[in-house]
Amino acid sequence: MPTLYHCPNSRSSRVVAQLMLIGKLDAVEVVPVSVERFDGTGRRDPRNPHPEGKVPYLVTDEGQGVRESAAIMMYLDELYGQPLSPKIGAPDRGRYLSWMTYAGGVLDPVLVAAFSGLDHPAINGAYRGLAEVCTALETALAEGDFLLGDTLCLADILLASPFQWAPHLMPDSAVIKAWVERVSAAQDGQAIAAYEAETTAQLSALEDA
Ligand SMILES: N[C@@H](CCC(=O)N[C@@H](CS)C(=O)NCC(=O)O)C(=O)O
Repeated sequence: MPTLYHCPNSRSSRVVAQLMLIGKLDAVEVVPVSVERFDGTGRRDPRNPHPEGKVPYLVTDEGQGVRESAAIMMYLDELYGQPLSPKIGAPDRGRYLSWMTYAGGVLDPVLVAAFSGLDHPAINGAYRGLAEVCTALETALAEGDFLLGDTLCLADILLASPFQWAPHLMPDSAVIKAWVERVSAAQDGQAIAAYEAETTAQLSALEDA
């Protein structure tokens, strides 16, 4: 059974959301760990084997460590028969891969720069900015309700997640807001919230022990 190192209400929550959506949360051992938050709360958890103490982190049945949200989500999707992605060779596969790598390669750095108030030509040169992110998302969403058209895919779960947790990062775009709402509606928000609350309690109990 693969092991997922998870901290509630963090980037690993989207992996939990994925597993819940495909009914495979029980097929993965979830180990709750704490992480050091940038505001100084939390702490690096010695139980987390991620080389830098980050989440999500996955250890496969073969004992290999997988880091980066997109890689972990694609790995699990493939392990369980690709319920949330176009198969290899399918027409939308290239667009799907673009979005999955855009999440960590562009969206995340642009959002971190924006909320940190960083404005530097090197950042703009490497990643562009929020305006370009909005245009990219709006252009895709002009074609359908989700990034690949009419059906929710893994890329929707990954790319909508920062806007779900941090509504202050939500761009002023009705199209993007409506998409994030559709992605949230496709998930069982109550079940996710209950799971996160239970995991937070488990973690506190472990830390008090
Ligand atoms: N690009 C990584 C980022 C992982 C990441 O930074 N996770 C945060 C939680 S939201 C973390 O573990 N922070 C703790 C730390 O940086 O020590 C991914 O998406 O997997």
